[in-house]
Amino acid sequence: MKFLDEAKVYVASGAGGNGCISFRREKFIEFGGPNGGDGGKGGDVAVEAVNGLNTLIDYRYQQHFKAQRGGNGMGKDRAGANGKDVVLKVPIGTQIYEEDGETLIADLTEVGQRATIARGGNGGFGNTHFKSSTNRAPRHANPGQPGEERTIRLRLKLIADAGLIGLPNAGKSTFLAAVSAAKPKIADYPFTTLHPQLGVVEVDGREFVLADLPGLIEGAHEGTGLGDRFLGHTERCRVLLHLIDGASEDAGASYKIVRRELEAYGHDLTDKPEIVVLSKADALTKEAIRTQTAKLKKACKKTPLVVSAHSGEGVPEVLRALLKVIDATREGAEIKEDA
Ligand SMILES: Nc1nc2c(ncn2[C@@H]2O[C@H](COP(=O)(O)OP(=O)(O)OP(=O)(O)O)[C@@H](O)[C@H]2O)c(=O)[nH]1
Ligand SMILES: [Mg+2]
Repeated sequence: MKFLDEAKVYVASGAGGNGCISFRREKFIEFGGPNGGDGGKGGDVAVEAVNGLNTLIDYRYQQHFKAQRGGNGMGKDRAGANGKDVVLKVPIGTQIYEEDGETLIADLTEVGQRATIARGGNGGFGNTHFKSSTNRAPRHANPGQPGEERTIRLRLKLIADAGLIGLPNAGKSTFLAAVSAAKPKIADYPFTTLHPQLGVVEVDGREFVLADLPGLIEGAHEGTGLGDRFLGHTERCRVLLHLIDGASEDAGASYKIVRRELEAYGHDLTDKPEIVVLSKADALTKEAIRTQTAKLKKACKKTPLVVSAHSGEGVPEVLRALLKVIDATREGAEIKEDA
C-alpha cells in the first residue's frame, strides 16, 4: 500500500430540501387546508477514524466529497427524505485542519471517533407549518437552507509507542524487522526507507507499536535528504529509539547530528525520553565497541545500549528499556532516565 500522510480535500454538505406549498383538494371537501410537507435535511460530511488503515492514499485519487441534498417536501404532508451523509474513513491518528493547515478542527485518535466537518442544511417548512387561526391558507413555504462547503487538510500522525530515529543506514529497518513481523525494505545505501512503517513488538508477553522512520541527515530541517517532514510521526511517540551505526566513524558525532535536527524541528521532540543504542555490534571488535560506546556516552551523557539486529545480541534489553519508559509514561509517572 502506498503511503501518504497529507491530503487536501474539498467537502460540501447537502442543502436542505424546500418546503412545499400545497392544499388539500378532494371532492366534496371545500377549502381543504394546507398540506405542504417540510423539506428533508441535507446530508452531513463527517470524518471517522477506522481500524486497518495506515495511509491517506485514498484521498490522492478522490478529493471532492459531496453529501446528498435533502428531498423537497411534497403535498399530502409528505416530508422530503433526509440526504445521505458522507463519511470519510481515515486512519487513527489523523488530524483535520482548516485550509490554512494550522487551525486544528479535530484530532481523531481512537477507532470510531468521528467529527462532522460540514453540516447539511435544514429542510424548509412546508406551508402546513404556517397555518394559524388568522391565516388558514398560507401560500408560503420556506426554501431549504444551503449546505456548507469547505476545504480541509488531513494530516496523519501515526500513533506508535516508540519511534526509530537515526542517520540513514543506522540499521533502523533491520531492527524493526528483527523484532516484529513487519517487512521493511533493508539495504546498504542511504534512504532505503522512504516512509514510516509500523510494527508490533512483543516482549515479555506484552506488546507495543514501533515505528521505523526514514533516516535524518545534517540539514534535514532545511529539506536535505528526505527532510524532516516524517518527524511529525514521532510527535506522539512516548519514547524515541535512537540507533547509531557502530561502524560509523564517530558514534558521538553521529548522535549529535541527529539531535541537532530534532532540535531544529521543534515540537519538543528533544524533551522526549530517548533510548540510545549502538547498532551492528556483530560487525565490531570488542575494542571498537569500547571506543564507540565511550564517544557516544560523552555525547549523550548516559550509557548507551549495544545491539546487533543480525545476531540478536542486546535486542531484549533494548525492548525492555523501551517498555519500561512506555509503561512509566502510560501511568503518567515521572520518568527518570538512567544517568
Ligand atoms: N552487520 C550488521 N549489519 C547490519 C545490522 N543492522 C543493519 N545492518 C546493515 O546495515 C545496512 C542498513 O540497514 P537498514 O536497516 O536498511 O538501515 P536504515 O537505518 O533503515 O537505513 P535508511 O532506511 O536508509 O534510513 C544494511 O545493509 C543492513 O544489512 C547489524 O545488526 N549487523
Ligand atoms: Mg530503513
